[in-house]
Amino acid sequence: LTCFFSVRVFLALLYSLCSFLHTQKGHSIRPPSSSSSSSSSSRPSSSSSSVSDKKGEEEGVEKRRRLHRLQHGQCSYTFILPELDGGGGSHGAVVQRDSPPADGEWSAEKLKRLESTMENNTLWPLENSIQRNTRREAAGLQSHAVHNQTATMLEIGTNLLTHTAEQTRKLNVVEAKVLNHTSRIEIQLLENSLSTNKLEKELLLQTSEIDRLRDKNSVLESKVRMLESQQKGELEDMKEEKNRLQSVVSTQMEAIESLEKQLKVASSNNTALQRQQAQLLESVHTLISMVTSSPRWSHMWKDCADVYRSGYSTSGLYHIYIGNRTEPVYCDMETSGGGWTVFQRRFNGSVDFQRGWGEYRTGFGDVFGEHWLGNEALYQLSSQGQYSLRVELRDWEGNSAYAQYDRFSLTGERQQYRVYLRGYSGTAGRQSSLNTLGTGFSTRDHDNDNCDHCKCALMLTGGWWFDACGFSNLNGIYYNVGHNIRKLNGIKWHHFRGPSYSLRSTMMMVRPYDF
Ligand SMILES: *[C@@H]1O[C@H](CO)[C@@H](O)[C@H](O)[C@H]1NC(C)=O
Ligand SMILES: *[C@@H]1O[C@H](CO)[C@@H](O)[C@H](O)[C@H]1NC(C)=O
Ligand SMILES: *[C@@H]1O[C@H](CO)[C@@H](O)[C@H](O)[C@H]1NC(C)=O
Ligand SMILES: *[C@@H]1O[C@H](CO)[C@@H](O)[C@H](O)[C@H]1NC(C)=O
Ligand SMILES: *[C@@H]1O[C@H](CO)[C@@H](O)[C@H](O)[C@H]1NC(C)=O
Ligand SMILES: *[C@@H]1O[C@H](CO)[C@@H](O)[C@H](O)[C@H]1NC(C)=O
Ligand SMILES: [Ca+2]
Repeated sequence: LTCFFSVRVFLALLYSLCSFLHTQKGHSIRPPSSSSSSSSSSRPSSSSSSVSDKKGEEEGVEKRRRLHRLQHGQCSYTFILPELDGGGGSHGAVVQRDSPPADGEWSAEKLKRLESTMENNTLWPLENSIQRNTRREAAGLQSHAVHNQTATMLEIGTNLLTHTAEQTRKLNVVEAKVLNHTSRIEIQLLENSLSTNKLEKELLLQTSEIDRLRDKNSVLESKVRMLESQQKGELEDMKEEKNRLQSVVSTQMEAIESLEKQLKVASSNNTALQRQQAQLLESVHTLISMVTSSPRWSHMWKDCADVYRSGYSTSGLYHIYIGNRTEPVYCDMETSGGGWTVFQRRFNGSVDFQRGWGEYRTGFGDVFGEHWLGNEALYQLSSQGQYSLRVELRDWEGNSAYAQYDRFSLTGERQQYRVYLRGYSGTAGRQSSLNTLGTGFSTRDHDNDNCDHCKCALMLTGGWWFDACGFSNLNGIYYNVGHNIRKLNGIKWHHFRGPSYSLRSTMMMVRPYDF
């Protein structure tokens, strides 16, 4: 559009110029060919500075046409100027000349239209003024003035062209800027709406999240309230429990205090009791001293005969001195005048008599019940003087018998507690069932019997003065009634109830010969 506009303006200008020149016959604006390429500076009348390039080309000598090329920005214009020689002096001739048929680029129609338009819009006033001037000064004007006018007109046209083009360009730039701005604003708007949408979505999400959290919070709050109430209840329970415990503690403290009081009273009573005890002890001591001062209360009883002589005529437990120590013994104060020191007793089988040498030496059993006093004690007792031995027997049929030896003596352990007897008498057989000639004492672990090839203590059980193996063993196995017949290892006294009868009770005791 710009180019077209410029062309129109130029065409109008050129037309007026040509017509003017035509009227001024004889004046030629044809410059020499040598200066045509650079004539802009040397000829100020022909063009202004804005017409940068102006080329004149002579295609032939006959035609003498001139080509003018203008460069303006993107647009370049080429004008072909006709030769000035063939001169018709009318306006129509100018029109014909300006649209040469040789130039094929422009159709005749278009050219005509353009020409008429130019004539109406632009050229006529211009041409009129030019003609008027020309006519007024035609006579006196020189070619110089013509050139001056032409240059001025060209300059004006070029200025106009430049201005218009500049305006158009500026408009375009502004339009592009506005468009760019608008699009940018639209893009920004889009972006803004997008981000707004995003924000809305996020807001919705956060709102839902907040709602969820609120729900949770309310649930938690209710839970906390529940727990609080529970804890309150527990706390109250615990407080009650604490109060109860405190009351219990206080009552217990009271009880302790009362107990302490009682204890004080009791201890005072205790001291009173201790005082009483001391008094009692004192009286006991005085009694003892009284006793010791009397010969009947001597502590140095050497046997039950001593005890009897001291005035005790009741059978029972007494302490006598055997060797250097006190020995509890059972004293028989009734049989045949009393004063008997018992060293063997059996009546119900409560004590086991199947024992070894050591136990027969030191003794075993209960002095009040069945027992064996001990070979050592018997030896020491009987060594104090001359002693008699009495053996009391009782069978399961209620019969009693006894065997008595006037003389009884026992050797020490080195001689195996050998027994020597003399002066037998009694109801348990016409002759003694116990060997009198000094038989050693035998237990299952000490074979001192007179059987060369046997151990009588093993066969007949217990510990005894076995011969080979002899007619008696009062330390055999205790058989209860119904089982006491045909027992070789029972409690045997051959000359009383035979070789295989186990007796019900036995008692062996010694007493001084001269009692
Ligand atoms: C040119 O102007 C004349 C009168 O001044 C008019 O009659 C004619 O139609 C116009 N031509 C154009 C193309 O406007
Ligand atoms: C051209 O014309 C102007 C007035 O229109 C005048 O001032 C100027 O001096 C002229 N130039 C020459 C070279 O004659
Ligand atoms: C808008 O102008 C800027 C510079 O101002 C340019 O970088 C951008 O490419 C232009 N955008 C359009 C669509 O013309
Ligand atoms: C303490 O002794 C007194 C008399 O001495 C008696 O009356 C009181 O009951 C006794 N108390 C106790 C706790 O035994
Ligand atoms: C009793 O003791 C005396 C001295 O204390 C001593 O010489 C004597 O051998 C002892 N007798 C017995 C049987 O132990
Ligand atoms: C045997 O007699 C003693 C003393 O009397 C008694 O303690 C014990 O219980 C009696 N044992 C039997 C089995 O009867
Ligand atoms: Ca033997």
